[in-house]
Amino acid sequence: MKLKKALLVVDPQVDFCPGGSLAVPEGDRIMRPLSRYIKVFSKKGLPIFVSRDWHPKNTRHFKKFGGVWPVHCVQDTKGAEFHKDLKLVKEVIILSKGMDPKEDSYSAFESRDSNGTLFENLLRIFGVDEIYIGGLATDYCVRATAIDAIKAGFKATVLMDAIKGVDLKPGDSQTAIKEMLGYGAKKTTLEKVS
Ligand code: VGL
Ligand code: ZN
Repeated sequence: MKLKKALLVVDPQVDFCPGGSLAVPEGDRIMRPLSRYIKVFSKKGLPIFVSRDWHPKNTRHFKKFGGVWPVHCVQDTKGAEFHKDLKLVKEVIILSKGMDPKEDSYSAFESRDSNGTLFENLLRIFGVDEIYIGGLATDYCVRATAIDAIKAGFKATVLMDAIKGVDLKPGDSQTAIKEMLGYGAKKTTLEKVS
């Protein structure tokens, strides 16, 4: 069987964009390029996954229960919705993560589709060998996902024009990019894929 590429858009959610409770600077600015990647993959008939941070109200992930983050992306709230500038297509597979109140679950490899199937199993079912990864945030979920992808034996390509980071410490995103490349991830931009 010929193996193929898949697109993964990581956590393009209201709370991670300006105005949201865990706003990534300029997070909203990548919704347009992400939408274009979605169109390109859709035209090629390749699988498209969109993950969402999908927390319960009470989770150790949040500062008030011992974690580091303000309350964000609580299930079924406005902040957990996908940003309005992201243009989804009907075949998109939505993945949810962060439901376990004891886990941070930054990586999309901890996410499941609506049937409860793990992302990695979906990739194997679709015959995917290379994942194109963009979204939010560079220094958390994008980083963790790209590294887990490589550890699980997939090729990972980072969408350099469609990622933004939190940068709790200045430079965190740059460090994350170096780490992903160090693991063997590749970089790409829109003009190279369309
Ligand atoms: C994320 C911080 C907390 C992310 C999720 O999606 O990168 N970052 N929860
Ligand atoms: Zn979170």
